[in-house]
Amino acid sequence: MKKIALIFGVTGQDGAYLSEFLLKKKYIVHGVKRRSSSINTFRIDHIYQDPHLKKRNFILHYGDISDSISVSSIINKVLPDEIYNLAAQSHVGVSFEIPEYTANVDGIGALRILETIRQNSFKKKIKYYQAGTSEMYGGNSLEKFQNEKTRFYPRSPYGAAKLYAHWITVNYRESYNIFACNGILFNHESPIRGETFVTKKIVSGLCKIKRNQIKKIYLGNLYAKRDWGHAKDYVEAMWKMMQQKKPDDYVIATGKQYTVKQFINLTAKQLKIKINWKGKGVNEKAYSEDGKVIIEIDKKYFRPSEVNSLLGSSIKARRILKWKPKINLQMLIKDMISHEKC
Ligand code: NAP
Ligand code: G4F
Repeated sequence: MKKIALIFGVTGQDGAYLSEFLLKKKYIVHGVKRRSSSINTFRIDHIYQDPHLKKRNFILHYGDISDSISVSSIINKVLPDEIYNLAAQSHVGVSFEIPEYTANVDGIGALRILETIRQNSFKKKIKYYQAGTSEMYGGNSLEKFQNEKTRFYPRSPYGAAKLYAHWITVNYRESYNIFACNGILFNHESPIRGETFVTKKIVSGLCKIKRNQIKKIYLGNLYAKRDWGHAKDYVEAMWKMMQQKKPDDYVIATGKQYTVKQFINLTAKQLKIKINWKGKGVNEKAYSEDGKVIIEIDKKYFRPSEVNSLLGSSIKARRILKWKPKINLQMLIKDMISHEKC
């Protein structure tokens, strides 16, 4: 019998990579997509299958994680072996603009799924994966590396909502013996990263500058430090968590840290764009060889509270899951650039 997976958030970066990964493992993959006025399936169009085909292994359903009725009716219909909850308003900056919506989707959304799993437990034992985040740490911990034991201190409505989802996942595991795992994933990027996240903004912006399509890009805090991996590696870790005998929580990270400015310099180097930095604070600017400003600071990209430094220790995942990242930052940037055909 083929295993059945249900992915909430199938149209996102991780949803697309996870679908490909599970299809290669011979799963039947069901995905939940939201209705939107413009088409939002560009990341999974290459694996889409005509609904009239008799034997399909990739099936999409309309649904929304803020709507209990759709969540429970899809789970009841599909009765999957594994549910991956990747659905979220995933932009930290935007979560300050729409905090209540973010709490509803990113926090209570997890509860809606877990409660349906609980109600179905006499019919089928469904496993649950919660897409947790390093944002829950808030970046001010005293330890250099954050691990599963590090204190949480979220610094955004997004981080706070995800922390609720984390603890309700632990609670349903302990209260109802549900196989539920929290992945605490550090930043992971790819060619199909959303356009407004900083890595994609930098890579696609510098490519457009190189092609003379735009003159400059505007960014916020250049000195935030992140532990950036590749989404392809990280979806494998999600699956590995779900194949263990016991459910548990795992940090997934590379253990290497760079500032936003270092990411820019590395990308520019690969693109053979020479950059000179001048000025300080909000007046810091990057100049091209011919003296033109190509990067400027716009205060609108500063957040009311910033997560200054994230660096993960994935020792537990390396030991128990036998997981380690295969793609380093240089390879990630190369992959992102090649997608831009630059
Ligand atoms: P993403 O590209 O923003 O994808 C989010 C997905 O959630 C999209 O499919 C989106 O649908 C869907 N979604 C949003 N609101 C929804 C709702 N109300 N109902 C149903 N679906 C909804 O995010 P990602 O980078 O793939 O990340 C996947 C998950 O991991 C997220 O939960 C994110 O918070 C978490 N995470 C990400 C990272 C990272 O660095 N990427 C790190 C740690 C944790 P549309 O396509 O229609 O918008
Ligand atoms: O790319 P970012 O928006 O990612 P952020 O805030 O770290 O969140 C991402 O990773 C989390 C895991 O730690 C996920 F949970 C979350 O869903 C998301 O995927 O920003 C990275 C850093 C921040 O410090 C931000 O202030 O870059 C800084 N930054 C500087 N200029 C910018 C910009 N961020 C964005 N989005 N846009 C800018 O222009």
